[in-house]
Amino acid sequence: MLIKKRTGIEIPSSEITPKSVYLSRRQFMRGAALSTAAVAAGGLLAACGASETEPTEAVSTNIATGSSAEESFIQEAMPGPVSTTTDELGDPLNSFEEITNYNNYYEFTTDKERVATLAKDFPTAPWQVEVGGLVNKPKTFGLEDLLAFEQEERIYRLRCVEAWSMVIPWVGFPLSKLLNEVEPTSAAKYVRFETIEDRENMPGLSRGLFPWPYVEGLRLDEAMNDLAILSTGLYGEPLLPQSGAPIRLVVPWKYGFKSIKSIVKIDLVDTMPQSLWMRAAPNEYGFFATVNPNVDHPRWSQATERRIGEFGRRETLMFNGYADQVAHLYDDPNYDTTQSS
Ligand SMILES: Nc1nc2c(c(=O)[nH]1)N[C@H]1C(S)=C(S)[C@@H](COP(=O)(O)O)O[C@H]1N2
Ligand SMILES: [Mo]
Repeated sequence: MLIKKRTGIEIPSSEITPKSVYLSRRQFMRGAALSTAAVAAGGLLAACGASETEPTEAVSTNIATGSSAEESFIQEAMPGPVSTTTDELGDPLNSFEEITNYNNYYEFTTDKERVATLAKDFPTAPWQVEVGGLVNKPKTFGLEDLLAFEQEERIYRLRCVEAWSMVIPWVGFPLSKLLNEVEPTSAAKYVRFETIEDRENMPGLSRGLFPWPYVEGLRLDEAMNDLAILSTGLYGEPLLPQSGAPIRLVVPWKYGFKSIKSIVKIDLVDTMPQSLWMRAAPNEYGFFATVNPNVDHPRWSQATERRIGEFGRRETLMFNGYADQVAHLYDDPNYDTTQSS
């Protein structure tokens, strides 16, 4: 059974920003920014590694139309239009157009502005997520099982290690709910996530630059924290392929690369998983990767960030502004802050 839920305060529908408005709100800002900004070309390990690029001119927005049975089924589970225009700090939401046309998804390309186009026809249904390892009740979840978890709106800042950020109104459900259903055993200490490796439909895989599949991990207590969600949508719409459809992780107090897309496998394990980024560049990308303005990436400062759609830079917040909810997870003296980058 699908339950619609809107977290936070209900506001009159007259005050809800129509999609046409939030799609265009920042258009003039972007136009102005582009006239002065040089578009830098990134290097090989760029996305989580090199110079920043500026967002490009608006690419045509690609909103799912919900024509097939599967699409309308997903649509049905969505909690509806966003309930607010800012996050809890008063920062405005990024537009749907910004969020879905500036993406890191290396399985398609390292060019953020081409992911949307290359991922357009990526097949996201049918889909299964196999959950196993150190659990009492291993289970393979179909999309309908995942959508049966109560879908909530969660407005989070997303901070990429490349020092750009966005505010995104996700739709999803706490990862803890899925984990509780499979019952981790007392031996389980970490959660390991794996992205689909679809050679036919992901052109970036054949370029062989990385040790695919994309793998990420969390310590079990991090995974059980209420902020960690599995996302199925954004702006009240089902996720588009470039955002990690049909299901991706979102851990807002960590650098964006931890928020793994298009998940097909989740395993409870007893040793720290080696992520794709740890294997590709161990000196640059640690396991914990908590947002920390005081720990610089080896090649650039993390003290400030560029909010997509804004001029100038913002101060980066400790734990991306979520210290009250997550700082206690890192009191353990074994937590190695040098792994924060
Ligand atoms: N499978 C997979 N997941 C991924 C990535 C990727 O290349 N492949 N990129 C990561 C990085 S570096 C970031 S910043 C975020 C970007 O999410 P977004 O494109 O939805 O903003 O996705 C993360 N998840
Ligand atoms: Mo990133």
